[in-house]
Amino acid sequence: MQTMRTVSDIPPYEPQEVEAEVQAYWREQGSFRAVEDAGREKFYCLSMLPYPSGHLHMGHVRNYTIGDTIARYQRMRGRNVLQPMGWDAFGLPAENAAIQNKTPPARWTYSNIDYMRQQLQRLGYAYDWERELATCHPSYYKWEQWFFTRLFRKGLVYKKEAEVNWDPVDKTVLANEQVVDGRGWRSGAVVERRRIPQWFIKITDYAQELLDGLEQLEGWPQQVKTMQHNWIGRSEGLELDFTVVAEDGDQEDDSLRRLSVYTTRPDTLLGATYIAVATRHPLALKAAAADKKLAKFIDKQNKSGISEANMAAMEKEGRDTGRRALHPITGDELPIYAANFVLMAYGSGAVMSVPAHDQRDWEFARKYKLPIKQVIKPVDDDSSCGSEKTVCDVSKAAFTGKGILINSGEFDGLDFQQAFDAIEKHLHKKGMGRRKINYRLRDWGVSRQRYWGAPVPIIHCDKCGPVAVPDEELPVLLPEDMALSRGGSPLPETAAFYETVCPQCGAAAKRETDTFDTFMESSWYHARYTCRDQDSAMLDARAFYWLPVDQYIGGIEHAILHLMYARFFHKVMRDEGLVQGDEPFTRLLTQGMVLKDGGKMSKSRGNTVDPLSMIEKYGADTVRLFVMFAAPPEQALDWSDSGVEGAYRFLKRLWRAVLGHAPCKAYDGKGDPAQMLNTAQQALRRKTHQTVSKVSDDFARRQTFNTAIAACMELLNAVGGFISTAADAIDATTDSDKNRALVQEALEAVVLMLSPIAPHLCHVLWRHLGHAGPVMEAQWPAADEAAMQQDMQTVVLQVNGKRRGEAEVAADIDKAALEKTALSHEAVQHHSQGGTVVKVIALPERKLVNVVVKHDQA
Ligand code: ANZ
Ligand code: ZN
Repeated sequence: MQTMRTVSDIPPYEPQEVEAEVQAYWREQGSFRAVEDAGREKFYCLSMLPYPSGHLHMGHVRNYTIGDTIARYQRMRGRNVLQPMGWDAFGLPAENAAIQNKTPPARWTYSNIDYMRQQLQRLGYAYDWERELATCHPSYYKWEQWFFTRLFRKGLVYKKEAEVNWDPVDKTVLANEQVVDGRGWRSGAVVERRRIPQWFIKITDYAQELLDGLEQLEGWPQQVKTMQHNWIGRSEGLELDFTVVAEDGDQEDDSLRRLSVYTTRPDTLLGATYIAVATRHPLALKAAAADKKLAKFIDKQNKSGISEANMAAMEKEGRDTGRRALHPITGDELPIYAANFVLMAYGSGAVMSVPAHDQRDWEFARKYKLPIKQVIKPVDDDSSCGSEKTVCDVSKAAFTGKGILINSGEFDGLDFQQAFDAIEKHLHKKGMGRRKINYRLRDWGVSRQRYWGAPVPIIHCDKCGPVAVPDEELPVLLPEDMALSRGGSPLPETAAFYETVCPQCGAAAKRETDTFDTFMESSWYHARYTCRDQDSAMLDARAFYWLPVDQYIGGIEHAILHLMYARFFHKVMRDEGLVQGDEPFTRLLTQGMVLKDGGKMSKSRGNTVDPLSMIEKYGADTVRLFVMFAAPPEQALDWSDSGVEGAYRFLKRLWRAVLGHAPCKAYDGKGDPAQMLNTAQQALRRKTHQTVSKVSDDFARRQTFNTAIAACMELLNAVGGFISTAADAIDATTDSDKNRALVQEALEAVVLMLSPIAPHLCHVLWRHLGHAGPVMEAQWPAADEAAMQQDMQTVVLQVNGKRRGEAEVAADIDKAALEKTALSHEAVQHHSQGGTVVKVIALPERKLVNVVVKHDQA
């Protein structure tokens, strides 16, 4: 038999050489090209596409290594795998860079793409580069524009006024990121809120479906589903009407006489003591026309750029409008306040305020000395109500729980649901109340007053109104050779762009100069990858084969908007017959952050680690192994230089172990029943197959690649142990061939299972192990159940020397485990009751345990 190689014969591990050679092989073979094949089960593995900022950061490396690992694993499971990559290439940074460097955004973007592509390729990701796409390319956004015109014709698109940040010095609209502490990023001027007409897509038409669909998504993290659920924010309530008291000489139309409020707590109706309307509510605006002080207050509120998110924290303020409304049941007159906490865009922009049972209303009532009337008491404890218990002392705080109605006349004694129904019925008869479902979700504002985006394909004609650009005139090309100087878009000043004729009547008309929100592009790129060379349609039948994405991987920061918009787009594309199925992403993995010294890695903190310098030092495989080993994918990963060193050392060890092994055919147990193996051989084989079983589960179900790697490391240790203890046997006894075959089997398993993570190294090692085909084409190993079986033995359990039972344990059980087995055994516990265990004598070799128990003198 061929002897083992001595260490000095083994060439050193040179990752740069190995990786260059293997990548050349993949390139020449076209190894990652995905071809549709109806006869094979497909697997579409997708990582969120990067913004081409110009440099790859560790967050990218982590994200893409997770994706690549899964893609390569699925390929070894026999799936026809598609793994594409592209660029989310429109957006603000290109505009900022353009101003700074005086290069057009297009040039800056495309050169960044070239540079980042090289970086990704250096990491050895198994992407089908033939499907690469850049969302800023006309061949991509043409179809987005085309699709938008479909939605426009379907009535899913509309224009309405919405607020923007206006820089009064630069005279331009600013993106939220360009507003720093309320001032324009370049001019330093205080930013104003302005209302301008903008395009919206009716995502709210799909609110219920987007909510219901979450239930299908078993492969999504619960956390993400919860966030989407809350974002959609479905609530069931009543819309009920108050009548506004007419003023002398008031000749207004009926629509202003009826004031509708939306409430989810109609049971508290009798506790309403005032009404609050949004500062943009028609009633507030009308009252302000005759009240200078009120007008001033309203104007100030409407100009301040408070976002909805900040509203909760902000100081609640309001002013009496002077108008009064009649309570629909009691007929009492309630004051109407204009208040800054009421959102115009939610419900009906007006609230019935119940200070006794809503904390916000309570605080407001306190501030403005409005009455607080309790109408609900807790269900469980009658006596607590109104007495010492603060929970229901509404002079101290609102009681917001549901309970039993009091002080509510004919409705007294009802519980929440009974009151809801009774009050609904009562008001319904009078035509003053109706059930209503509301969603927090708003329609999607897709207009941006930016330059570097896909032009909104609409033409404004004085006669015909907004008209969709006809198909044959698409794409509406964004002029690419524009120099930018100010913060804003040059398109509204570029006559060559906006001057056009109306497609309907031929009159002179003006092109829309807004561009799309970049979330538009990222909402459907997953579908376009399936057929990105298709130039006569948005999508073709290849989309039916590849979609849905089987595994999507990306950052948790996209849990709400991107994933919501992509799900919405998928449903709309489905309704247009472009894709099948209701959901775009079957399984979702949200990767955790990459930290350094416990803090987020970021340029501003100056604690970034450059992936490229790490690759130059250790090779891509080490970097890949480290990011997969340092933490489970969903958790934060703390960068550690010693961790990278450790990963490098392990790969060197693996290299030496495999190159030091003389390859042969792997042991497969065929024609050699397990009984023929000695204990050490059985133990190694058991370890191999237990590892295969564990790692397979870690890869497929748990997606905990860190524990998978740890298990492979252990197996490699076991191989080392086996070789050193059985070294004599390998060379000298008749068992040597078998030993070598067992080592081969174990090493093959390690190389196969690590190949998705460290693909270059494993490619070379697999070849050394004697295989002609590349490791990425090899099959994922299967665990042999029989080999995993432990040899069992029966041990006798004694208490104070008396036989009390027996137990089945592993043949190679150690003392500690045997002690534990004995102490947890029912019979032993029974017979030691009332006493104290003073000693356990475990004798595995004699198949015996004796538990010594001292009984107290009774
Ligand atoms: C009376 C009431 C009494 C309310 C009570 C709550 C508790 P969700 O569940 O989010 O739909 N509301 C309605 N329209 C509003 C608007 N435009 N701006 C701010 N608040 C508004 O919340 C519905 C509740 O939010 C409604 O129920 C209303 O206050 C308030 F003890 O009405 B409630
Ligand atoms: Zn026209």
